[in-house]
Amino acid sequence: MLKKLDEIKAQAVEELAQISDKAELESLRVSKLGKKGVITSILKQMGSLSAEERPVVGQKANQIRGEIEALIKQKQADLQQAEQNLKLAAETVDVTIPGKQPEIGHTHPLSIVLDEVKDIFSGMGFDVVEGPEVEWDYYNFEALNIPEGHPARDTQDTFYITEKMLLRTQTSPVQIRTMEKRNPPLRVIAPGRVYRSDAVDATHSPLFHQIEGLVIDEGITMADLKGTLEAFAKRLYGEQTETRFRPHHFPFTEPSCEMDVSCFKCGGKGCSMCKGEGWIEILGGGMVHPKVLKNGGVDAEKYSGFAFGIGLERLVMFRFGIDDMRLLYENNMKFLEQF
Ligand code: 2NM
Repeated sequence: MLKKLDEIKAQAVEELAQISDKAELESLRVSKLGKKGVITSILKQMGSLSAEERPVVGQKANQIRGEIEALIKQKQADLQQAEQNLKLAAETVDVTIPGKQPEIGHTHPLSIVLDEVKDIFSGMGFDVVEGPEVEWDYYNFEALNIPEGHPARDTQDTFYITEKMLLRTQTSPVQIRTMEKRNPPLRVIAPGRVYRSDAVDATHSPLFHQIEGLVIDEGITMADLKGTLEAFAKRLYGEQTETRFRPHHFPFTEPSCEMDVSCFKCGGKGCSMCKGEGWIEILGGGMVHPKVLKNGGVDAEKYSGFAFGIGLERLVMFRFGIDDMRLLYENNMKFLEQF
């Protein structure tokens, strides 16, 4: 029996070495030390022993039980430690990993340049005014001295909604509305969307943007127009920029002109951007026609004014060297992320 007890211990040590979880350990404890376990069965057999053998075997059995108990306790602690280590490893935070960068939007190139233009004119005392995109024929054409039959009214260019209602083809109707509402002196710019029935290509779109300006006061002359627009060009494209005014014709201004700026890429020598000209046309303007002043309710005997219109897309394309207008509308991320 003493030998059997030693074997029980040896086997318990061997089995313990194989155990890797708490449930296995518990079933080992039951099989060794439980009521139906191997030690108990030895103790039950002690009745067959002599009076001298009994205390020796009893003592040995208690000793082995104690040893196995201690081994199980140790194993339990080891398993607990291993479990804790695994848990800690799984929860490890690497504080050196860079944080996730949230995607940040970019200002659209049209907005970048529009904001600059607004800032420049605000700095010269202009208010920014807005008006409806769905407009009456009267404000878009009639009041601007574009009578019926004028080529600008061609239904091929204008999106008519009804006979008398259309999508504005320019922002000048906002100027007429402003003249009706406010009394001179007046200094406003009217930026916004305008619509023309054009096919889409590298330089045309049925929706584009204009910024039109209007100044009305006593004694306003062409010199005010030139000074204001030259200052604008220099602020937008740099102090070295030169301007050139050429005669032109618009129905709503008399006299009328177009303004060119010296090419900001080649400085006037001639390059691909200015098509070898050295000059780039950026706006049209003129002295507001007396009929237009009258239509806006302004006393044309007392007041005079100048007005101008700028195409925002052109400005943006030259500013950033964009050769296809479609890029401004397609929301291509590879393009937009560059701004
Ligand atoms: C242009 C060119 C010339 C213009 C005229 C007016 C108004 F309403 F005051 F008469 N607003 N904008 C104007 C004049 C626009 O665009 C090329």
